Amino acid sequence: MNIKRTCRRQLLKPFAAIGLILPLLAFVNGCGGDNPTTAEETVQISDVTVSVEGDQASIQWKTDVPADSLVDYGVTTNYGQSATESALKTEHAMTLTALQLQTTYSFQVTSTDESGGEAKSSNFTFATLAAGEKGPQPSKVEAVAKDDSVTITWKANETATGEIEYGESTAYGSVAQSGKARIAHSVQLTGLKPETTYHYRIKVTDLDREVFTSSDLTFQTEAKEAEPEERISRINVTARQWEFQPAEIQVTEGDKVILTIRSVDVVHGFGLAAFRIDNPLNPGKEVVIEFKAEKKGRYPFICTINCGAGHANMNGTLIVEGK
Ligand SMILES: [Cu+2]
Repeated sequence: MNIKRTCRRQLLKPFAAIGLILPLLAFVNGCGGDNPTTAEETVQISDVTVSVEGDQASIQWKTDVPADSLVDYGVTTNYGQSATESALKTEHAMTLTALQLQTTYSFQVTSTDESGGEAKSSNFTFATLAAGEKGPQPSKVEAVAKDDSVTITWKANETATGEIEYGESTAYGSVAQSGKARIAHSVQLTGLKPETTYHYRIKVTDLDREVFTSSDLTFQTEAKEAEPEERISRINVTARQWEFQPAEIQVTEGDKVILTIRSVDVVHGFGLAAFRIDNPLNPGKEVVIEFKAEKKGRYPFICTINCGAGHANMNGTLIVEGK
């Protein structure tokens, strides 16, 4: 697989679900782990997972060709700490040790193959919890984002209600409920902006009203789907002494316009200056003219070949309407 291809944002690839393993005291979140962002194109990173326990985090990922292992991590996306292993492999596992408790870490994985081709993952986060912290802790937190929505799932370790606070910063600002008390939760957040990083945290309340609030987590929405295919407006026009029919041609901004023009009597010309079009119209012959209606407006067209007494009044208007 070619990395340049997978990085192209207009590719309508659904956000790849990232398997997140959280055996104990941890939250993990991935942002676009299947979208490496490197210029080289020989290595492909996939299936980035994290499991956190106490002050250690085990980070695993795969590469499509044997490559080395590097994890840059830290409490900000400037990272500052790293763990490396030079052995070339396709299944990578690195353990980060001596982490601070109750802290959110950011990390990125990098793999370089023997020819020097390098792939980097997106940024991911995970959080460690306080020592001995207990509560109805969610696990298996997964965020699967599209361009305007995300589905966040998690499991509570006991029957609990849940809510998600979310927003574009850690001030959150929006709340979504997961419904009645249960173990497996799934919440869909809609009306999101494309290509935007959102922050969220999960609040879980068990039947004893014990409340547990997760650390800040993030997800990133996908790029918006590509524009639909261009519309085509096909219009037949008749030229005769001394008119065009129709004299008003209506199309929509962005349309590809295909005019088929036929003169039914003498030689005329079809001139649409704004589009640099000027074609003679010989009697009985169809002339096909194609152009793109780039900009809305009213554009006059005229007969450009003297065809007799009424020639000067032989004209019309192309109306390009806004979308
Ligand atoms: Cu004319």
